[in-house]
Amino acid sequence: MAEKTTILNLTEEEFVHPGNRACSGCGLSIVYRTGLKALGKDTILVVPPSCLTVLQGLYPVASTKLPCVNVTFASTGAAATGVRGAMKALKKEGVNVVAWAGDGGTGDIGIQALSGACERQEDIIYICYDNEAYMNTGVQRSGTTPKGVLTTTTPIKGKLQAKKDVPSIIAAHGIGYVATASAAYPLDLYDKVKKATTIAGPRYIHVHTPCPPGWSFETRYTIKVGKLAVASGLFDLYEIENGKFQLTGASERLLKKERTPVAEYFASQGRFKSLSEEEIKSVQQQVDEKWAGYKALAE
Ligand SMILES: Cc1ncc(C[n+]2csc(CCOP(=O)(O)OP(=O)(O)O)c2C)c(N)n1
Ligand code: SF4
Ligand SMILES: [Mg+2]
Repeated sequence: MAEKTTILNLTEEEFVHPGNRACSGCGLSIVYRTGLKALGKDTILVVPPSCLTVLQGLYPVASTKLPCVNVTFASTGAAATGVRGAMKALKKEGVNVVAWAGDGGTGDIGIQALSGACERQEDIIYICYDNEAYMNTGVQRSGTTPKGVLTTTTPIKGKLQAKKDVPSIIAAHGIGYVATASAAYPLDLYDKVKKATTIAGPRYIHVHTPCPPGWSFETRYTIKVGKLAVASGLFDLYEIENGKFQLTGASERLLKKERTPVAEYFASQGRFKSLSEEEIKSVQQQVDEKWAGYKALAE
């Protein structure tokens, strides 16, 4: 990766007005503000229903300074394709066409249109903020909700199935750039979005995004919880550029450090409280095996 951005040279330009309708401590607020800084003014956003549409607000009190098309859930990838087509017809070059959706809107309801856009090699950036449930409608489980998580549709034993690995599914389309990032590491996110703007074709960035009310933790712990997900090796920061996988930032450093036990991450949030010791042990074992694989790859 090129020179890394630091807080000292991060642009002061803002594309989100002060004050928006997200909950206090919302990880998406950080992700959105940072991502827009990296994208810059020549950007058109395509956004399906989600907490992001609430954060953006309704005209005339919208919080974003950029043009945004609000579209139906299932059409995001197709609508972004259409916006790119319109730019081409108008001979407008250098515009970032950016689809920005939640995990439900991306990995479940919008996956066919996204898959189609990737397969056709459309010139769009797609950012998925993964708060691991349908938060806007009151915390229903989604495909990316981890196993064992309590939601309003999995209220007793938690979700029974494993988290869907959406970035791997998108990478399987053979697109030029896939990356993961976290709200807890905004500068890493900034650099990845910035890099995406320099590449043509479909680009996909999947951002782990803590949500205090949905995950059940105090609003002041958003960054701490996000960092614990990375430090425990549960959510990994990486890039896949032209098919080449590489851990990045805090996850790359974790290859040479001891990982925090996953139990610590689970204890930081109320949504994991139905997990038994046995279940936690089993997750720890899976994470250990995954990391043994990463280490073998790095050697
Ligand atoms: C076709 C359709 N189904 C359901 C809804 C209701 N709805 C609005 S936002 C939302 C949740 C979206 O979840 P996600 O994409 O994960 O974004 P988040 O709310 O978590 O930010 C749902 C189900 C809708 N607007 N349209
Ligand atoms: S429910 Fe979660 S993702 Fe949605 S605005 Fe509130 S903190 Fe943000
Ligand atoms: Mg969600």
